[in-house]
Amino acid sequence: MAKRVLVLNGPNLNLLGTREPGIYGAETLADVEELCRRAGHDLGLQVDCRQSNHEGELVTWIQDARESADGILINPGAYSHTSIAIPDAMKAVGLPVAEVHISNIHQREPYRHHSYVSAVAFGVICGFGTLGYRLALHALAEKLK
Ligand code: DHK
Repeated sequence: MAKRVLVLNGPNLNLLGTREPGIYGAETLADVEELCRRAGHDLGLQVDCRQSNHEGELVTWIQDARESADGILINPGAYSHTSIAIPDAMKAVGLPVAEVHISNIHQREPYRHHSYVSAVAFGVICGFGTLGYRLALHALAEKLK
């Protein structure tokens, strides 16, 4: 049976394509989700893509993943740098988590250099643009073998 991956995008990632394109590129969230579905298909993964601007909604989806997913890919957006609840939920469910950032957060403002999610993720990819989602799905496919 195909392994199931929940792909989560956090706040403001619904604005991809128009939001600071010099940093985040020209692709829309729909493009990124299509990329994930195609990459998932090629890797034999079943991919469920969701985006929310609300921390609690992301927490609920992570909790629900106990029943509905085998792994999680997340770009937590700005919640990477502020949220304790998101990594707590990940620890509670115990699923493998791959963390993605489109931009190289280490080249940006100091408050973006630390992510609370990274302590829970088995790997972190940043700075490769939307290719990072494809790379993270590869890593998850290997992890879930
Ligand atoms: C996306 C965001 O929305 C920012 O808040 C993060 C991340 C970086 C990204 O590069 O995808 O700081």
